[in-house]
Amino acid sequence: MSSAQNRIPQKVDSLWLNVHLATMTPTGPYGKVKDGALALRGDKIAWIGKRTDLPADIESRASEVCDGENCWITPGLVDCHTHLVYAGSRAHEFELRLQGATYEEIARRGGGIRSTVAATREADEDALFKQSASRLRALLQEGVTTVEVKSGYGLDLETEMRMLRVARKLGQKNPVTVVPTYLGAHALPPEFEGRSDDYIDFVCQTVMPEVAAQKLADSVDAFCESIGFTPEQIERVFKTAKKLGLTVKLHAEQLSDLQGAELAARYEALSAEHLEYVSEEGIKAMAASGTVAVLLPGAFYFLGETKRPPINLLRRYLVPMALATDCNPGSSPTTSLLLMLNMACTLFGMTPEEALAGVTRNGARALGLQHKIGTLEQGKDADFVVWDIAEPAELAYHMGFNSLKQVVRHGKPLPQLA
Ligand code: DI6
Ligand code: FE
Repeated sequence: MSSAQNRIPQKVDSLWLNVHLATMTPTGPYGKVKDGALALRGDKIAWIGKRTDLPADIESRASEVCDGENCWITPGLVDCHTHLVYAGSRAHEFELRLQGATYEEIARRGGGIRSTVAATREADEDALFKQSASRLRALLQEGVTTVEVKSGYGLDLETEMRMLRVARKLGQKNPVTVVPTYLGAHALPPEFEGRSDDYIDFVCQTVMPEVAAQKLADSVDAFCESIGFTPEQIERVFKTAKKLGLTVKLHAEQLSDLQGAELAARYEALSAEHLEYVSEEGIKAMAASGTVAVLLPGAFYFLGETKRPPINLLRRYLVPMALATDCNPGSSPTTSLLLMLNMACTLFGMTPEEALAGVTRNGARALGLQHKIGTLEQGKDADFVVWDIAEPAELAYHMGFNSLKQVVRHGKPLPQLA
């Protein structure tokens, strides 16, 4: 008996046969196992490997045998950077930009993030839930089983807490793990006009302790930019977060280089995000601290940016690259993580395999969840997607075609989403 056979439990709940596996372990292209098999017990992967390594009597040891009909299975997708809880729309600003206004100009005129803040403050919890749930549903239809959701469109105590409660409730009412992030230092709210340091005091002394006390977020994010906050202000946010036991992450180098990546690395940030303008020094610092680079081609595309994130440098320094929708009303109004795979390849020059790793293994790592999700491995959560494709590169190749056949989350097949 091989050691692989030894590890198969006597009884399994379900057994998937006639499948090819893109395990996404870093053992070769896509961690591929052609003619593979997957056995589940409870909510975990009990065994994974080649069909031919299974013992002859395995089918009689499984409560259920599922025929994968030659499809490919990938880990459940991870969207590790979204702002999907918000109210209203910014279609009008899209029109203004098409007439020549820039994203920064609109923000400086009081539009931009602030206009979504006004709409979100107006929306009660039910309205906010409803609008956000429809976006979440679109993500789930493409195989997302874990999604990060940031606050940051309330900016006052009450609305930030409301956004985070809505994020939590979205996870309770839907078959998805929601990882909530407090993004207080996103924009300066109008009531603090001209007093950005006072606003940072408010974030650190009033909101963040309450968020931590109510366990409404796992980490804290900030927007390090001339239209956001300075590195010094963000350092204060990070210090407080660390004291409260929250991990940190940062919107860094999206529109200019303020050395946010270095700052994030100094605070052992899980991730630094956007990174179009990051320098080699910033990348070295990220490599040393194990900070994941979260790349957001939707925002790059929608804002008509031309400076690409330095993919080759990220590769050279072995910084893990994650990929996410950045779903938000201003710079990336998308709910398609699959489209981001395509854009990461066409716009940033990533390979289809890097793109898929970005929404699986490295997306999980960006959330600190790599021990549980992100690859198909024995002992990990049984969160996976069955795709009707002939090879994994098809996931990045299509533009707006969804080849999803089935999602299994925590060992249970989900009803087909309408
Ligand atoms: N960067 C982004 O991409 C989002 N927030 C941020 O700091 C966009 C926010 C918005 O325009 O509503
Ligand atoms: Fe963002």
